[in-house]
Amino acid sequence: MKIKRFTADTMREAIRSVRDTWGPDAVILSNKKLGNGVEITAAIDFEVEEVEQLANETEHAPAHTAAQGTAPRPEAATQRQAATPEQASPSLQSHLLKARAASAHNNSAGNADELSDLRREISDLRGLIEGELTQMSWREIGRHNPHKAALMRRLASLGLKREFCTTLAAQSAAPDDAEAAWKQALLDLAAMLTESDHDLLAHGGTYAIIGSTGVGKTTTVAKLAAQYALRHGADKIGLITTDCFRIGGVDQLSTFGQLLDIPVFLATDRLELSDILDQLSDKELILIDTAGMSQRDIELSKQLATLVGAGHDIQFYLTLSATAQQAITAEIMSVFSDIKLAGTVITKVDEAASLGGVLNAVIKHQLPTFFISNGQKVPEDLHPGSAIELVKIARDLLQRSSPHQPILETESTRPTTHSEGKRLHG
Ligand SMILES: Nc1nc2c(ncn2[C@@H]2O[C@H](COP(=O)(O)OP(=O)(O)OP(=O)(O)O)[C@@H](O)[C@H]2O)c(=O)[nH]1
Ligand SMILES: [Mg+2]
Repeated sequence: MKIKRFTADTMREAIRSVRDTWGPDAVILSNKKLGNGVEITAAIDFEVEEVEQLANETEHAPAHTAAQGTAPRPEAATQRQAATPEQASPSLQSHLLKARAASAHNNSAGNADELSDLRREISDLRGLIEGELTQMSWREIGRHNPHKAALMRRLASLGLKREFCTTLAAQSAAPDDAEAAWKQALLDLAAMLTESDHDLLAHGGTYAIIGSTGVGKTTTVAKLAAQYALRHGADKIGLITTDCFRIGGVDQLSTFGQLLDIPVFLATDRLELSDILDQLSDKELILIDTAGMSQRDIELSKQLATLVGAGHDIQFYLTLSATAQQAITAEIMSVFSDIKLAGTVITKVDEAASLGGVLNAVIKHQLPTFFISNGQKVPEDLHPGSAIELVKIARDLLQRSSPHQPILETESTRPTTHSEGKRLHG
């Protein structure tokens, strides 16, 4: 084992000097403050037992470093990015030495395990700290402005992300009138949602309905086809499925196609899709149903590439289930973010406890919601989506889960959700 003393003006410089001389494998055995700087003793080429022994000595030695004034120098606080474990207290330092010694014992597989444990712990700690900070800042707002804090809590109970609650509460002109503030915040929330006046059911077009497994893509395609057929005739519609990955994937859409008297085509690759789209060029509305696969599935990207590369003007509607957990919805959004999405279809609002996850996603990605599905029935359980409808449903779900919350009865027509029947309009 080689041992050497390094002196420098600051701890940071001393550590850098050790690193420059011996590289990252060196360990620091002790440090002390000198009159005009610091001295650290470092070792390299050590045997594990030697370091363990030195670590024990460091741990049990009288606190000479403290007596010699190892209180952190002011620059240590301002150089946090350069701070290293070696700058820790002597006893912590000895633990670190032991940890290093122990880690030298382990093989690489063990190191990988430790690393992943460490990552998990760091991520847990980060969550804990973020949670604490959130609580602290909310408490702070509560102390200074209890009305605003109450509004933020109410908005948060919609499942909205904190940053959106903060923005909405900050916009509130009269937070001390709770009901007026709540009503205004809901209107402001609706204004945060992106809208589009594009009407598939009026104008047709070519649409791929994409989304993760079981969210209601095929059912949405069937509902859209049936509603369009009722308005314009079934002969104006073509249906395509790219779902060749699953047994029964084609059958499900074919059954709807037969019932509606609409031809259904299977496209297994980009060229086939392009050919079928050419064949269907006389149709007003072409709906492409896609395979249900986990958002983590590699096949998904291949399938999406097929659709994107087909050379036709295809609009992508991302189907999001309102029942999915927030984190899953966020993951789905990031997986599908490579595709230029026209908007979303939100399904299963009849089974959802809150719209928070989908609201956060569509606000963040500025996507309009073209349709809202609130049941399994074809075609009636699909309704045009709008910002105000989404907010009304979110509010109603909150009302249902917290009946003590006062209801706003200001709109001329109250929206309905599952508990009150299926119609969202009329
Ligand atoms: N409650 C409720 N069920 C729905 C809704 N939309 C679809 N479903 C049901 O959800 C289930 C899955 O629907 P599908 O249309 O097959 O979903 P998918 O996304 O095509 O599924 P995969 O192709 O397997 O990925 C079916 O039982 C549908 O009836 C809805 O809005 N509410
Ligand atoms: Mg399907």
